[in-house]
Amino acid sequence: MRIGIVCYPTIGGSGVVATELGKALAAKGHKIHFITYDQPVRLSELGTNMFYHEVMVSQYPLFQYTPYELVLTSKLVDVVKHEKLDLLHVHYAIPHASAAYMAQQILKQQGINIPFITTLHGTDITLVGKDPSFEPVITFSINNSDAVTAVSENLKGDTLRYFDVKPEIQVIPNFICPERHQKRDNAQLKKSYAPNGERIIMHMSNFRPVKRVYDVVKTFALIQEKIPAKMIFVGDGPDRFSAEKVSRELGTCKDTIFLGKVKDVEEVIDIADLFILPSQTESFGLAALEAMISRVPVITTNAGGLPEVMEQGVSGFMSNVGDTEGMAKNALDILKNEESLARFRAGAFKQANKFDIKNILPQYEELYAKVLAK
Ligand code: GMT
Repeated sequence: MRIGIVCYPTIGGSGVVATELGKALAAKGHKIHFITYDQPVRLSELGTNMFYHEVMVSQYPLFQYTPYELVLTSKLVDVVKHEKLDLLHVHYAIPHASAAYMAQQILKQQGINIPFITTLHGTDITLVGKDPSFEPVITFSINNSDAVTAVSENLKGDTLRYFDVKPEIQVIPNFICPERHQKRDNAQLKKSYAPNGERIIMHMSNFRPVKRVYDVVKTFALIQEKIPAKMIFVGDGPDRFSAEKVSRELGTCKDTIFLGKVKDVEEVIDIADLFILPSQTESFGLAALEAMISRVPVITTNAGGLPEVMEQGVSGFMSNVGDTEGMAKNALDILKNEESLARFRAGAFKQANKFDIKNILPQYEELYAKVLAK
């Protein structure tokens, strides 16, 4: 098949999922055309069957807001026509689904039929999408997609709750590529952050309010009252500055490292002994899964789709949103001795393997075939 993939090229989970999906499809012989405003972070080299088309948005003094969606639409029309694509798969509804719909209509007038599949990822539904200023367009473009998928049952439920959606939503969970997370010798790196054998706690996110990074800082402070530990933050975003401020106020800053954005997370994640993701909501929580496949147990909230990814008491623990005392207690339970940590490491790894791409890829391929056969 010749497939066009549209996604955000940034470090976020939806871009990672779209890019790894495209790479896996290309390895199976499909021709994959990535259509994005920048080269996706996980697409460092273009291998066989993979092509990249940049959506180049030029500035013009008249535009206060550059019309990215229109440029994307025109690019989709061009790529579908000249690369003879069979279908488009757009990740994150805003504005990718409406751009795909418009491209489809333009191409229809030229006698070209191009179906498009929309994959819903999270805040395109739960935060941004349900905002009244987007809602009619989102509802329309979901309803006019040739197929719709969601990354968890929870996100499917939210979509049906917030939008008047007609087509069936198929749940195809996110996945990991285990070979990217092979065990490596990171002893030196670990020692550089924890020279006296302290436990390493890690959090990784885009530091948006939904991630509740203050809860990470508070939980770490409670953990550190009981055991020697270091805190590593990976990523960057609006709440980083105030997270730094709170950790200074709580006196934990001397044991806290803010690494900033890291492109290949698997290179650092396995130095952690514990991963914390205390989000307000999380449609899936790909970061938790990436920790688990690296044999790192996870402390999360029980919000959104996290219970579909975690196994309580096995891959780690889930607590109510904001329950930092409960999170710290659970963290200490995991970290209390080597035997307990080893058990949770094994449990996390086993649970993560359920989301091996080899189990998920066929679901997308079947869906593509179904849409093309319509
Ligand atoms: O919605 C976001 O915050 C960004 C988005 C992304 O592009 O990474 O994250 C969402 O999609 C991921 C991939 O499907 C999920 O793993 C995240 O849980 C989801 N984020 C939220 O629901 C907050």
